[in-house]
Order: sequence, then structure tokens, then C-alpha cells
Amino acid sequence: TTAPPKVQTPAPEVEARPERPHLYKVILLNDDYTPREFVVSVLMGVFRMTEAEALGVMLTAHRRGACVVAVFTREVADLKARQGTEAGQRKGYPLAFTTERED
Ligand code: TYC
Repeated sequence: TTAPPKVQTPAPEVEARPERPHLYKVILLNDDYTPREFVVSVLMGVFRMTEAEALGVMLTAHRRGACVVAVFTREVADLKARQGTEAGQRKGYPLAFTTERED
């Protein structure tokens, strides 16, 4: 007969670490200059949205001043926000995305 497998338990002096990463919202900010169509194209390209989804997010930012685009881990949220902002900068537009940690 074989003994039951031993389950490994951490040494008591080792603190349990959170295994669930914090999540970050990517937020699209409105401005007065970036063309609507361009905002939609950036949302589709960077965030892989359909045209209808991108139009909805763009219009919400346009009307309310800002709109949550998506939620990611920090590294991905920062990358997507930078990619979207830089796409605008390459065209001379003030298009801006920010990130904000979720509660
Ligand atoms: N307000 C811009 C315009 O009227 C369009 C726009 C929408 C720009 C959303 C940025 O996040 C934005 N051309």
C-alpha cells in the first residue's frame, strides 16, 4: 500500500501573497480637436473593438468627457493607454488615454 500524497504547506513564517493582480481601467478622455472617426479607428486598432463598440465608447467620451474603455492588469493597461495616446500624437492630435486602478 502507498501512503497518501503529502500536500505542501508554506512555512508559517512565510506570508501568503495575493495571487490576484490589481486591475486598471483604461479611460478615454474627450478633447475638442481629435476627429471622431480617428478616435473610432484607434479604439478598433488598439482595443480590438468592433466599429459599433468603438462608436459607442467614442460618443460617451464626447458627451460625458471620459469613458472607460477596458480593464486590464497594470502592464497591459499602461501599454494600451500609451499606444492609443501615441497614435494620436503621430497625427498631431491631443487624443489621450489614462489609467486608473480599480478599487
Ligand atoms: N470631441 C471630438 C470632436 O468633436 C471627438 C472626440 C471624441 C475626441 C472622444 C476625443 O475621446 C474623444 N471632434
